[in-house]
Amino acid sequence: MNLTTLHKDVQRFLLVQSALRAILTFALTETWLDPSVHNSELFNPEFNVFISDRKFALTNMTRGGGVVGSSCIAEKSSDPVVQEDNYHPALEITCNLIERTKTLFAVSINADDDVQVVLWAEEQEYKTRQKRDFITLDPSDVPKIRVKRYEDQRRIYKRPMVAPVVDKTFNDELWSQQWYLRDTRTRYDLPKLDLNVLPVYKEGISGKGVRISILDDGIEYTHDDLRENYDPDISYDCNDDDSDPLPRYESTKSNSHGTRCAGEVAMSANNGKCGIGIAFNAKIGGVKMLDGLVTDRIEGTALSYAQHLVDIYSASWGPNDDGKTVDGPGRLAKEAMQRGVTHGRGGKGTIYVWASGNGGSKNDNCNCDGYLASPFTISIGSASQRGEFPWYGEACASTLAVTYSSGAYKDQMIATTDLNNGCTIKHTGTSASAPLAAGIIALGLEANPNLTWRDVQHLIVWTSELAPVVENPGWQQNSAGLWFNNRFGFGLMNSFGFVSTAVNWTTVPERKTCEVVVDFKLQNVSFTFNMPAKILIPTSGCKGTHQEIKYLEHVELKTNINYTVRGALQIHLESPSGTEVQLLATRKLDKSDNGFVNWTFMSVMTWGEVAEGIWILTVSDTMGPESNYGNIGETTLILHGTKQLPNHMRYGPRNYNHNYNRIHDRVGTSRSQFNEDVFYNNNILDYYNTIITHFVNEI
Ligand SMILES: [Ca+2]
Ligand SMILES: [Ca+2]
Ligand SMILES: [Ca+2]
Ligand SMILES: [Ca+2]
Repeated sequence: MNLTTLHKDVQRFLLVQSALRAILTFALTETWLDPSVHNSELFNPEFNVFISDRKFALTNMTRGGGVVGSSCIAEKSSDPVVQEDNYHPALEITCNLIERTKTLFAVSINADDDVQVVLWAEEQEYKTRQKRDFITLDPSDVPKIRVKRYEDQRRIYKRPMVAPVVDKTFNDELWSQQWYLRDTRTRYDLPKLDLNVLPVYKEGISGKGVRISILDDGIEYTHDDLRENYDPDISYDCNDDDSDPLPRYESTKSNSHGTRCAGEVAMSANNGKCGIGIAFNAKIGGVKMLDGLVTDRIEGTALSYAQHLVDIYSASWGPNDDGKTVDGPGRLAKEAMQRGVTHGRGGKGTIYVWASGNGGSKNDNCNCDGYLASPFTISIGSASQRGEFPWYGEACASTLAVTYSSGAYKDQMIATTDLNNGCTIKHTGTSASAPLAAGIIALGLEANPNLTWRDVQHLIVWTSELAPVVENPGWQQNSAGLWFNNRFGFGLMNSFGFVSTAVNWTTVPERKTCEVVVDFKLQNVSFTFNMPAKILIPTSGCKGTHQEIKYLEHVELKTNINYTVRGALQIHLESPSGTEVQLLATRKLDKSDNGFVNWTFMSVMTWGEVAEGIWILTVSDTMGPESNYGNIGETTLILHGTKQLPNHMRYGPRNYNHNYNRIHDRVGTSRSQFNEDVFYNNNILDYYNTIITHFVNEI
């Protein structure tokens, strides 16, 4: 069978489920190989074909019917992502297309006897994937010299100082710099900053038995502070196709990112070297995949490498945060994650933690990042040590929570391991936040190994704290009583809250998915500048079917939108209970007229709300230019959640502790509310002690 005839329809993607005997031929046509890519430097001479049966031999590659070479290699795939289910047993053929021409290529595959099926084939494009640190300083953050214009020196208010506490919990050289793990305040007018992890260590929990894989540019596992916790079984080098993920050393240290992320999670404690990882007894591994051109195959391999061993994958990278990219995982990456949550951790589901992006100064919006929009990833943003949203941060409806990271110029950054057996206190960006979240989750998995991937998300929603970041704009309370903010998700992660709640956790009920195809009949799908489209989407939440949903988790909106200037678009989705969630904000730099093609937006903000009722989708443009116009095409609302009420919600809405890591005595605001003596005597350990007592009483 010659599949050349299919090329018009299939274009760059081919899905063929035909059975045939003896000789299988399919063609890569010039429409399939994008000529612009084809002729550019980025032309990728590699594509993948997956065959459902191992019994075949690849004989030759033909061009226009004539043999031009035999450079295709057929082998049983080593990628776990292609080894299961319908791809099992899978064979991967990598063909090197030697000639860069626009002429038709054909690959002939000689099957020896049995039925062969080509399941799919796809040209592997190179993707731009950016590490989420190495932030250039925002111009507004460049320090300027400003002289205080006090008239009278005596008027200067002296803030209460605290003698620096000599904390000998750990002897590591950077321990005193790990402000996000312990209370290093020297002034009470600063909030207590830590991620509340010391009480977890006191319970003897430090990540033992949990394996975390850092998907990045390698890992310096020979480092004195990583060696002990390094796990070669979960480590791999996708860039060089070998089992050694040691980074490539360059004078610019551009490959230190993975080593920095790994150290935050699992630096050894009490060895005098660098600092302590937040889960300092967890096992850490690394898949090197960012040091070179990235393809879907590489991402798919990384996201499923040693899937039977890995508990948590942490990724601090993604599509360009340039304010104009709309990109997400390809087929293999998606499939790797789907399999991870289905089969990983013995069926309880692999945990994927993802950095929410550093495009804030470019007005980027993480709703346009498909890795974050995946329900399978836990999207983690950043808060600065002042409890503020950092200038590099991106807002979106898929953000689940934040942890600390760098902020404005003078704010402290994150301490971790660096290349050449070094240490740094300058790890930055959402890159630094995601691994801290991965570490906290590791602590929770040690405390309760039975947590599923959804339990982990429910726990984050239920225990992340509003109070330390409450002074930022944008907080809303949804009808399930949960506070959310598209810059902070459900708040700042609280390690002790997370772990102590995990201990007695009841697994959440079965996940249901209810798809609602939007009926555009009698609805106006066209819209222009200042004339929004408002679409009503009524649903029963699949009532009476096997997929009935009462209580929401993730809400996805898969849509097609044509518009003259994509960056001018805003999308809002109002839930049946009246919670309005922004699914897309304007992006000034995105001038594309491509619109959104089968793009899936995702929101966690209506978590716990009821599914049934009328959802209202509003697509608008208030930015212009006035000549803008467009329309909404095929759209599906995909609701995920449970029919039964999750156990932890049985006792009513969540109680928030509004004193958690409270900002004491903020200058000019609350100072007068405190009697200083009482303040000194009683507030030092304040909530920290209360919660310990609470925990001890509970168990
Ligand atoms: Ca290597
Ligand atoms: Ca150490
Ligand atoms: Ca982004
Ligand atoms: Ca996500």
